[in-house]
Amino acid sequence: MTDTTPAYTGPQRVFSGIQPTGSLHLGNYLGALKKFADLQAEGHDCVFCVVDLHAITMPVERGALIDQTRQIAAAFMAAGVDPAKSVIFAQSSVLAHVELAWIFNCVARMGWVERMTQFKDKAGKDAERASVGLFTYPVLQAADILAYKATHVPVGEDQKQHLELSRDIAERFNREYGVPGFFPLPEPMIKGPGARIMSLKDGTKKMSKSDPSDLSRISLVDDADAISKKIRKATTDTGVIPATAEELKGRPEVENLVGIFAALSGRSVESVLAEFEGKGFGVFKPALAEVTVAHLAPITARYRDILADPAGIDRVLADGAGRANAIAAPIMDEVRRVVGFWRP
Ligand code: AQP
Repeated sequence: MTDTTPAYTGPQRVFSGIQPTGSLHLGNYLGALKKFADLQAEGHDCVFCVVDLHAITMPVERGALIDQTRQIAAAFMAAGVDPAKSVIFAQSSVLAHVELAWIFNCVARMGWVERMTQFKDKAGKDAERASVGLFTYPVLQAADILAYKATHVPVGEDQKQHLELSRDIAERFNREYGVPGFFPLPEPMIKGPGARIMSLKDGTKKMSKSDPSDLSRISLVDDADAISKKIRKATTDTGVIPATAEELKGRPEVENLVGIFAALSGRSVESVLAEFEGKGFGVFKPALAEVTVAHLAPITARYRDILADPAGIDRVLADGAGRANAIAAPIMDEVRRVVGFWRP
């Protein structure tokens, strides 16, 4: 059946967020940060958020949040996000997120949220002891996006299911409250190299901040020696680099390393394979280390410089909070009217 519901016709806006939960890695960079900078360079209206409300869904070391929030804001800027062009702010400084999340908690259905695989992964076997916040995390994520009526959301592949839930919530809100086209159905921007960077130790697991093995990830603060060592120690097999992408199937670790090479050098997987076809990892790994260090070194240097000025980061976050509030406030006024709350 053709959907005849009027579509959202408002302005286009990009929104994404990163949790302040530990040092960022190459997966966060290629899956998110690099895309943020690219979208800003293409001239999009961008809002980038340090999602500290999401961070407290899991235990956080007491007193650590402020510095970790500054670190993520610094990483946005080091990766090329310019606070004069894009909004950079901390989620907890804009109350619209929690207010809209509550309204969306009443729009989303239990069955929808119960299907989310990230909750199952993060809660582990003892789901009864997980926080309620961890369970409703994807509902807050929908509120993050829709408080700004964002139309496009650059994220890694792991967030695909949450983005689908955001679309379901927007669609149901528009329908239940009789306001077709009120919220956009946000489009995930997942495609492209780097959407799913895997652990250097196990090609079937995503590279993750919370992996206990530091050798599993390249951190954005790793120096050239650490990067080379981690790539040298990355798990591979006894084969050589194949000629075609098809032959990478079933070799997840090799596919991952070739994908990282392609993403960082701005080349296609096919062109990387053509260069290294038939070569062993004794040749490929040093070349990958060189490409990785060359790409990350200027970002790491900028990151350290920005972190050395916490007051400067605080100014960016304060300015961003004001600009984010200015976008969200009129949208929330409309939401309150649509829901039918008493208003002065
Ligand atoms: N391995 C990855 N490959 C591509 N993109 C990735 N992202 C995360 N891991 C990869 C993307 O990075 C953005 C920020 O993620 P986040 O910090 O908000 O949450 P996360 O996805 O939970 O990140 P981690 O590193 O996996 O943290 P832990 O270990 O705490 O769960 C998102 O756009 C995500 O898609």
